[in-house]
Amino acid sequence: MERTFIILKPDALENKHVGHILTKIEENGFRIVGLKLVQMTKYDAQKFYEVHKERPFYEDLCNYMSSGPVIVGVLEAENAVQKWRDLIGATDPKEAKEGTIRKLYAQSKEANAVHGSDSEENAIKEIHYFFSERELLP
Ligand code: 3AN
Repeated sequence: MERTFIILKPDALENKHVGHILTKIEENGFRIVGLKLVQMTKYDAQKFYEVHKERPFYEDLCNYMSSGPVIVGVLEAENAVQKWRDLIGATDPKEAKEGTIRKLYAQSKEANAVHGSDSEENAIKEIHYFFSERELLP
């Protein structure tokens, strides 16, 4: 079994899409092993997105991710990393396939409803950034 790290971004909470997104998670057979509401500071966002610090959207992205509460979570499934990325769809909702979470709920490339780790290695790092072992189901 593999784990991946997810974020329901500020737009998902603002637009009341949390229930819909959690339903998608359950319908697609993921086990939720961690879930909590967090208000990131700008510093938290800068650290989390450090790999993107040279990209032109980095500053806006960090401001955006600390602009309101988010829900961070850990999902478990076979091939959880790829399975979640398939379910969320492309970064740009205009390019996301029908039925994907971003096609259904994202507003733009920045306010794109959800995050998902892009590799198992990054998933482990991202999980540890937000969760201690005692906050996760065994
Ligand atoms: P993904 O979340 O699909 O893996 P990444 O890792 O390329 O996308 O980018 C991380 C985050 O940065 C995205 N979730 C999105 O919110 C934001 N982002 C990526 N590209 C752009 C862009 N061109 N303009 C604004 N925000 C972007």
